[in-house]
Amino acid sequence: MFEIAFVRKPGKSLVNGISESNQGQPDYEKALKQHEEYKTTLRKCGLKIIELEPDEQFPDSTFVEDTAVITRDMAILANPAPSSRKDEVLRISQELKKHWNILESIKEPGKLEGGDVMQIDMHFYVGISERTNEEGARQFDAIVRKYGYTSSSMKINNLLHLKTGVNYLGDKYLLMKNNFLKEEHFERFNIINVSEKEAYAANSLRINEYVFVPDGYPETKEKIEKEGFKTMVVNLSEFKKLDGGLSCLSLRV
Ligand code: CIR
Repeated sequence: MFEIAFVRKPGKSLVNGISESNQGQPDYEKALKQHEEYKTTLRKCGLKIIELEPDEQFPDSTFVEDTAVITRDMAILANPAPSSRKDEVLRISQELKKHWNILESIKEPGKLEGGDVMQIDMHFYVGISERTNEEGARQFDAIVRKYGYTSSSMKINNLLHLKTGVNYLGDKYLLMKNNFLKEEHFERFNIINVSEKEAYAANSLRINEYVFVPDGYPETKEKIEKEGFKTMVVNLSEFKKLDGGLSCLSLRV
């Protein structure tokens, strides 16, 4: 069960965030409303929200997921690849320090972003992407093993992060963009396929009793419900313009 979500309110500089998707700049006021809705939905699932102040210096800092990996046993500070995001980690560490006695960290030349890390029980899958390198994955593995976890890594292509294309819904179900990764990585799971036209919805998020699904992806929502999950819809159109999805707006524990 998740109990706490760390989020960071978007600053006005959000409109200058990194984007590869060519969908135009986000509307700041609309993004604020959507962020409110996101928090309300988390609260409905019983989570306490710890909200950090907007950080204008870092346009992408609302995507807190990329700055750390947290579990009850440990907090690992990430090392994002883009120079404009690197120091977001210092800011999040100030908050995480209040909750964890020891903060582990990924160090140069290792790179790792939380969006590339998918936890399934005591195992982490790590995507080697444009944001996370082999050295980052190696350091991550050494850290998690100290706490009784394991990890394995896999190369990903054509998507920003591992979790842009695949997410664990719990109960042995994975939601995965069609043809994203070879199923042999995930033989023991039931795979719910997300069609190319609904690819953004592969970043749906299981929170306690519900699966959060982004608004506007009815086919994926229906497939998830057909397997017996209850869903809640969240509109994230403004964050999508910056390649951000449901998982990246929070760190959950
Ligand atoms: C970036 O390119 O870093 C941000 N504009 C979006 C980050 C999305 N993060 C995530 O999916 N975990």
